[in-house]
Amino acid sequence: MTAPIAIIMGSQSDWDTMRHAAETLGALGVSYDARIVSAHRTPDRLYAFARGAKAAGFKVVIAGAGGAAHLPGMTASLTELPVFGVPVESKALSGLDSLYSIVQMPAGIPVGTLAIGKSGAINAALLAASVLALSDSALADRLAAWRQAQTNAIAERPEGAG
Ligand code: RP5
Repeated sequence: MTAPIAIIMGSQSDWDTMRHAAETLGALGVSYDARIVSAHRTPDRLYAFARGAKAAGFKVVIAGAGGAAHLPGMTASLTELPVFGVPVESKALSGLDSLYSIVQMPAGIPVGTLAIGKSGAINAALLAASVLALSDSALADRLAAWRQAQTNAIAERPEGAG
């Protein structure tokens, strides 16, 4: 059975960020398929993946890229599946370039854009899981438990305060 979530990224170097999406999905018991798909270095691979993603059984695509980050937008243009974009922190511009490239989609082709870097990768996974949870009550329970555990882990007072 195909994993419901595809995590695609423009480069091996994006994995350091995107692994946080993978780990979050793993913690929620959601299977994923992680692949390197570069919009400019492997355009044929992008086309084949995005055109075939829905028929392959994917439900949501998480796409991470940095710099001139056209992977999420190009993917969204080629599939009707929901696409969540994660701006990867770039060396030259700290990910602002990635963020602007992903977030400023002209009206008509949406990309749900998350925060730059690790936070965005984790939240992309949570958002993708919540989409799946709409039709999977066991996952909805796991997601609620995950959030409760997060709440429980927050101390009432900061350590070191008098
Ligand atoms: C983008 O260029 C990738 O998404 C990556 O964030 C960035 C740099 O790629 P590498 O030069 O590290 O392969 O396509």
